[in-house]
Amino acid sequence: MIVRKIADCRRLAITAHLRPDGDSLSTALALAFALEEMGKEVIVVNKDKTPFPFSHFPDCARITIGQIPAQGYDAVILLECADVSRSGQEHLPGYFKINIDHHYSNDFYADINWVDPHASAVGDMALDLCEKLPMRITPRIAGLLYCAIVSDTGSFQFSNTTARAFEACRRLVLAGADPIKTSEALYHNTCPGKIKLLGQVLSTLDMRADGTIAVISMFKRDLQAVNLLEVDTEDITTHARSIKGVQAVLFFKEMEPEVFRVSIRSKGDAHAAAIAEHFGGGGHAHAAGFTVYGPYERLVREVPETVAGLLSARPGGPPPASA
Ligand SMILES: [Mn+2]
Repeated sequence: MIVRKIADCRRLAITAHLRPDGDSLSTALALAFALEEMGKEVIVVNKDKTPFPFSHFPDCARITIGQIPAQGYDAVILLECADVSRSGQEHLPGYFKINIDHHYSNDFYADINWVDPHASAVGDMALDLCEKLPMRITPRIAGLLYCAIVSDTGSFQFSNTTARAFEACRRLVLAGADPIKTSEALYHNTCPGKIKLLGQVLSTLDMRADGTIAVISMFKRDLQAVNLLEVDTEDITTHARSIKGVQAVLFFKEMEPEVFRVSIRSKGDAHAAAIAEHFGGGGHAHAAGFTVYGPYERLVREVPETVAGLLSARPGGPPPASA
């Protein structure tokens, strides 16, 4: 159905979700180049700007940040958007919409809905689509789709690392994707300041609750010292989470004096969102966050104690939302 619709379209717009990730960004670009191979006119428009390290990809220069015009396209492809609002696009009501997603929770809001929760990444689905379209999968398209899968599986470490993911990557490498180049683009792009910051933050590591909770902290002065205004800190948390026996990492980030954003990353049965909800925040099963107020010395003593209580109160299940 998608193949036929695409064949009938002359001009297409593609959009990813708000705060786009490597999967949706790389897949949006790959599909744009694929449809251009078929002689279509294609724009990629995202509401939010492209984050690091994808902002360094030369192909990302073709992404327009903003809104798809209210008219002028035969269809809009939405990638990994559970509903229209997830795209941040405001002019879509009149458009024919194609919804492509690999997450379970999807509202099936479009004219064509293709939702496959068994796909490792939306890039994996896009490869299947490209193989059905009358076009050649160029090395550039293959490289982008490979990047989508590597990025979404966390370099083949997350639970979506399936035989199907490897099978798709095999086809992509055969079509010209370069795994070394992809790793370099994704992971070897750090600036020296970030590595200094990593050292500073990790040196604050404090193990609590018999080694089940790791606490790390970052202060505004740490960012100033290395001349960084904003920085992606996900990989810093990953280091703390890699400690044997850790169930949850609490990452205290100073936003303002006596205001701390706490990111929780958990493993196994430790339910990050339930912990965050206790403090008025929210998130996902293994990644969540909340904000706390007060002097750092008190917060860093009390918050981990409360979290330890929540973890031990309901082992194997989420603790109550409030206590
Ligand atoms: Mn994805």
